[in-house]
Amino acid sequence: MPVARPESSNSRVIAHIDMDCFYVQVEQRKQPILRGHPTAVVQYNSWKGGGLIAVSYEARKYGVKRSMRGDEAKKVCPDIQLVQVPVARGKADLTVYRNAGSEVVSVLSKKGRCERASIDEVYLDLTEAAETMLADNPPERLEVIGEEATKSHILGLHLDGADARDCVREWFLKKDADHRDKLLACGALIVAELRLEVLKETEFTCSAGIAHNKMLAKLASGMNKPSQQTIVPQSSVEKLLESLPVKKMKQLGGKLGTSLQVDLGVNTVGDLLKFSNQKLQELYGINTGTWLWNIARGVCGLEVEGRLLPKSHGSGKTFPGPQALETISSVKKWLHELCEELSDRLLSDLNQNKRIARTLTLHASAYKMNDSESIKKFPSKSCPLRYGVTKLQEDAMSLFNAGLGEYLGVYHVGKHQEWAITGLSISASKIVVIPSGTHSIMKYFCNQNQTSTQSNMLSDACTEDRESSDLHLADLKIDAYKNEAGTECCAPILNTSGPDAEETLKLDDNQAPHIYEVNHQRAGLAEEALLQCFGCENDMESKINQPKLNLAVPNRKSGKEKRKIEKGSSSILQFFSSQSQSLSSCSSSEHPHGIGSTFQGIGASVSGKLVQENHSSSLSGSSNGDGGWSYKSEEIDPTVLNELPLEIQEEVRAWLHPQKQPRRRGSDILHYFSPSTNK
Ligand code: DCP
Repeated sequence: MPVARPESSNSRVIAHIDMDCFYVQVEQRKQPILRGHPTAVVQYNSWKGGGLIAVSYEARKYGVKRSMRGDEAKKVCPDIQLVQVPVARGKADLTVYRNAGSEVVSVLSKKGRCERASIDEVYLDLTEAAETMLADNPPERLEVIGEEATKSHILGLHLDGADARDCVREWFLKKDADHRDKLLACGALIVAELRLEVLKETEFTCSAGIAHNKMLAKLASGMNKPSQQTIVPQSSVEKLLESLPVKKMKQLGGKLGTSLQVDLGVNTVGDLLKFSNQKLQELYGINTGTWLWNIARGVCGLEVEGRLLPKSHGSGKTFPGPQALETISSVKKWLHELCEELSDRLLSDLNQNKRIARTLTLHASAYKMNDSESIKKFPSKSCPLRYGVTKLQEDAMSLFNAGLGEYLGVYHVGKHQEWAITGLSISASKIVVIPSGTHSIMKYFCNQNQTSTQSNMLSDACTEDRESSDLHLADLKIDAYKNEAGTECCAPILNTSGPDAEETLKLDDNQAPHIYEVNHQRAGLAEEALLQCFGCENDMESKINQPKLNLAVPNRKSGKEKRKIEKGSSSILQFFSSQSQSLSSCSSSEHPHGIGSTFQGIGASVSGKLVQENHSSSLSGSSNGDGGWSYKSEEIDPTVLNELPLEIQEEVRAWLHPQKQPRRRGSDILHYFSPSTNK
């Protein structure tokens, strides 16, 4: 969670680094012959030449834009080279871009706190480095200012007909400069060096903004591209915002910006100065109102988070036009593909970073046939995340069914040909580093399917364990299993009305061994390390292959039964699988008929509630208070949104940031928080 800093401490040095036409650069590095040529990267979809997702600066000169399709781009720029995004599992595979982004991050993170903000964007907090430079080796004492730094753009700097570089050099060397400007000058020198290093190490160019906060730095990084940097001295902020069209501010590009223009006559960010904080809060709610009041003054208290890894992982695909999915079986097939990809990434995160994800979310876009109400949004659904492709797919399918039930209304579920799916995506979020200390880890895994409130409590408990317990991995018996009988099971509830429901009940257990094997290999080091620590039960593998409805394992009695784990050839996936099953069995203790009985319910159950990501849930935090599972939109990495199919990105953004949607004037705060108004 980003921490807001008091306004008064705003003498920080923050840089925002943005790679230039990133996917194009990655492709050009693969095929150097493309360098210098008009080039664009197109989506995996051959319709009209595919949708453009990245356009080189050479192509932009011809008027080629990201919104175009390949055929259209060819018309305005016949020489353009169109490169298709790599494909895997019948959909775009962004691995190469993600890895390239990581290369850049590893160069940039050398100089200060670094936040990977998206696949190609990074924030750096260079305050300490700048202060050190100012104390030890201030720019005014430098004999030479590096060429890259002298190419900086400094907002508010008057050139008066003089050579721009001379003026910039003078600004860097100014002895009687404001202290904050001196800090920015140091920051800009550091960033210029870092950008050169990125170029040397990765062959990628990037642009940067250097300012006293994240908002201004981000604004500045896009002002002069490609391969340039822009500095925002505090003295230039008022003027900058005074003339900055609201729509240019990233968060104001949509409905909120339109409301400001239409409802309030606000055309530039500076125009917002006319409104009091109270008035803006009245109009747009507390958070958005305060945020607007602050941005009008160039204030942004968000800290740069020290985070080099993504906050979440996502996998999605669109099905435009005739490709729309119209049967449960086709949805199931595609969810399987998406789950395979997600599972691979989860395992590689586990392997490389020892991190696990706790929440699975499904987004979809759909329309109803012959129905004027078909613009109704397909609700996003979340549930606790279970590892393993089969389990991911089961849960994703359950989430889909729950969403579909809500989308259509329960009486329509299962009737064929009434709906079509045009986009599907799943994401894994609430990613945490596995707590060190076996006892904690075991507790963690065993409870990963609990509600968020419970998980949070457990995390706390884990921390306590780590600090207070001297349990060692090697001599561990899985005490934590004893907790299972007392825990709630959060298996998603399937909506089974209608003929298609049967299909969701047919489980892919036949595939389990194969999938398991593939993933077993991929689990790699982390798996081995954990295995060495834990071992696994020998009977786990056989359990994986059991049909789901026969999952029952002996009920464990709280506090009495300890299961010894023997070292062996089993993997952590088996362990996950086993514990998921255990959770299923634990659900049996709550539901007399075991997990099968949960299939009979429609909608949410007491124990495993599916909660729509609506405004009220984002306001209420990670738990909705009655044990349900909700979702914090700020925990979603923007990278994931960029990875979603273009057609549903905007829709998802609107779900994730509903507070940015304009509200009607005059409504009171109770009205604002009322769930009925937030649907
Ligand atoms: N991307 C995407 N779909 C989008 C937007 C972007 O797949 N709707 C991908 C391709 C881009 C990359 O993300 O190369 C980074 O997006 P940016 O918005 O930063 O744009 P570029 O880096 O391509 O260009 P610029 O130099 O303008 O930042």
